[in-house]
Amino acid sequence: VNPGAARPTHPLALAPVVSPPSSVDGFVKQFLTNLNFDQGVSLSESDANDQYLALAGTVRDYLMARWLEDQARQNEQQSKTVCYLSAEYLLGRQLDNNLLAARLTDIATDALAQCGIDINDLRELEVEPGLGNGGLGRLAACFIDSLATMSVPNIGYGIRYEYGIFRQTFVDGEQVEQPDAWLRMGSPWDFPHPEAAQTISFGGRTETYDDNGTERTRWIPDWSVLAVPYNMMVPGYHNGRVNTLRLWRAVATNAFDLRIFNSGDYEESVRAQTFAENISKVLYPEDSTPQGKELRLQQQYFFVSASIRDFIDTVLPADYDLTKLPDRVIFQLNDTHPVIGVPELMRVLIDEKGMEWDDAWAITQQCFAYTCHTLLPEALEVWPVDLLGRLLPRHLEIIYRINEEFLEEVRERFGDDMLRIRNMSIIGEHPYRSVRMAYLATVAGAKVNGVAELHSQLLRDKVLHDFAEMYPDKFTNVTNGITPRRFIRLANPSLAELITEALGAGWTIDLERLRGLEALAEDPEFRERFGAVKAANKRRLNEVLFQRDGVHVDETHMLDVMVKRLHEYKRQMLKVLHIVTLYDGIASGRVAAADVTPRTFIFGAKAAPGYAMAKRIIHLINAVGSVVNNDPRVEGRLKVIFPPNYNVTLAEKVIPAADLSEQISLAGKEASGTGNMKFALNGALTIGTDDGANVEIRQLVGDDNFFLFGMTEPEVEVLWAQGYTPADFYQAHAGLRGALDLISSGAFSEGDRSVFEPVVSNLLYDDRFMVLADYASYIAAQERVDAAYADQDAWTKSAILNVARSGFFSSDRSMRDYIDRIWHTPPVL
Ligand code: CBF
Repeated sequence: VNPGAARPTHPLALAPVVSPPSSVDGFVKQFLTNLNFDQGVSLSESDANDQYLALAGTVRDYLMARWLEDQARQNEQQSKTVCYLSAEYLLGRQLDNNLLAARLTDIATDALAQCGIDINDLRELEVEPGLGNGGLGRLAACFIDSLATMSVPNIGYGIRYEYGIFRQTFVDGEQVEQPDAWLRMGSPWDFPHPEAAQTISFGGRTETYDDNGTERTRWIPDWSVLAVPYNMMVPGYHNGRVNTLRLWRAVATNAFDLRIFNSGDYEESVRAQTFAENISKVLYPEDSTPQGKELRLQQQYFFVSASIRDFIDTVLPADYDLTKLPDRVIFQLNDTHPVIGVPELMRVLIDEKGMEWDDAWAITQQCFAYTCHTLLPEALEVWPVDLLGRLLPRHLEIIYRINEEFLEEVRERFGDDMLRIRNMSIIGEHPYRSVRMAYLATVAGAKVNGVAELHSQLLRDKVLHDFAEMYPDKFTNVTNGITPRRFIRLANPSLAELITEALGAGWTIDLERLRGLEALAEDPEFRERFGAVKAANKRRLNEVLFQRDGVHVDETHMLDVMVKRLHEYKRQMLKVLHIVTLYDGIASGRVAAADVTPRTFIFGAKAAPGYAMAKRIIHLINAVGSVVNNDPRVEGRLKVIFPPNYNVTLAEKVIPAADLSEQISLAGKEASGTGNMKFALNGALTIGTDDGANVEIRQLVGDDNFFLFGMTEPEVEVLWAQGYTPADFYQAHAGLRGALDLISSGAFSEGDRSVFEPVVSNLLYDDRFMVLADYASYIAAQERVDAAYADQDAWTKSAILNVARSGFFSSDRSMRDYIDRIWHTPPVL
């Protein structure tokens, strides 16, 4: 608002934003208007991309009034807002989600048909924004969907990477990464706001100065970039609410140096611009090991600083009393990536707003909460103090003081126990002096949570044990969840229809109502219909994969699916050993192909580009696939499919078709998993270890409807402590020997024994994730799977019970738990 401007008098200027009429005619009119005036083409001249962009614009137009109203209402009511700080949002396609939320799917379909356009053709044009690596980023997307659906004020803050997660291709079976130019054809879902840019500074030094008799510190940075916000709508499901996802893009403060440009050195003239814009150029392709790279730290500070200052300077009223900040905001730290926000808020409150240290610290401790998403020690981020001090000198000073005061508290509580003090210090000394970001988050956060019961318990008992002893009330659990809108309603419309027929509407926002299906598991007619849905989903997957990759899925096969990031702890290798064991049985003549349950194994997995072992495993999976799929002795009863570039869009087709869900990580390594929940809710049975949220899935669906195998976490600990020797397991199991020897023999590498030698040696002589120790138990569980699958009717009954009993895993429930245990943010109605 321009305070000096005259007040508007025109009636249209006084009216609130008006939504286009919710009718086919209204939609057609708005669509054609957008096509003409935004895309600058007539219908007859337009191509499919013009039409897609105009369609997206039309959906946006319908949501706009609610979006603006919600922002105004939240400001008026001075409501407390959840600011979700996340370096990743793995959103998936937006069009269908937004059509569904706004109840526009049928209207839009008819409207486009009346313009001679098949909406399905436009759906396929949307490039999903892959602004995340895997579970953590997808979880953030589920959470913001649930918060909007529950009318809870929320701003999701993150980075608008120009290139998201790489596009995976296979060349001779090996992963080759391509840049993901997701913005190339336009980005109709976000709104840039250059006028709301924040200046983000780096480097330089600090100095003290006299402020009317008080000694204060200021930071004199030596370079800065602009953070430009891009706002996206996050519509709630059928409730007319629209929250905001605000992603920051880095832009140079000076586009280029005209003086240097005029001198003819064009490259040099744009150097500063390239440097600045690199900050939001690309998503780091890592999700469970840190890349100790300066750019990554720049990214983290960039988005967190912009977000905190955006909230304080533009969301809060100008005269807001910052001592009351905790009444208005909770900054939820999605893992350690945004933890640099802690010293940043301290710096803003002290250096910029003139607060005293103790007051600022009391406020900061109420404004942050921390979610840990890992158990792997190497995934707990640390930053070398040299780097942090060079990039953010004032923040390092603040961290040192936080640590000093914290260690003083430790001393007061536990005495001069040097070992404890060293273990708990936010500053680590080995192998180099570094800031332990998880410890900083734990000390600063009002609450610390793990993401599944077992994970939270292991955080308390092991990873953050000393902290849990010191602050027992800080620690809590919130088991992850997934949004039923995207992962049932959109991904599995036939199942959704069947459920609505059986239970009535309303289950999509009250997923515990799926319990009502339990009784129907006994009804043969319902089982038949449920089975027909699964079969149809397999046919749909066959069409998608044939079109995408030229491969066929046989709907008579059991679909045995393992889709997730490629990491050794997730143990894709165990799955490979199972396949090779089955193949070895047939190829050696010990087992008749006709006696093998026909199975199609589907893999989907990206490996971090620098993770050599993960990439070798991908190569091996493809190599095994090409031998098994082409060996006539197999008689087509085993088939391995590995579509490249697994992403949310493909997940939505694969998961509903699956019979068997592979959740086979080593116990004590997977924090939660969320794929496991998506499969159970779509009627796949799980074969899994007692790890992450598998534990809760098994407890809920019942032992009879879950194939448990493998060591428990305490058993893993005992075996490890005894001195684990994988070769002993190799010696002890003929099947395992056969499988490993077959890989070593070059059977999957055209006789070249060297190709997969590192994979086999790694298992035989190291095997950090105890694949060989769990092999026998896994194979036995797979035999139980075969036996169970032979009785299709009983299998379908189990599948129905999986759906019926998994309502707990809705992300709406996760949000309720966060609200009750951590945030205390009521809905704004
Ligand atoms: O909590 C969400 C997911 O986060 C991860 O993907 C992660 O990046 N740390 C974990 O590996 C998953 O277990 C977890 O479900």
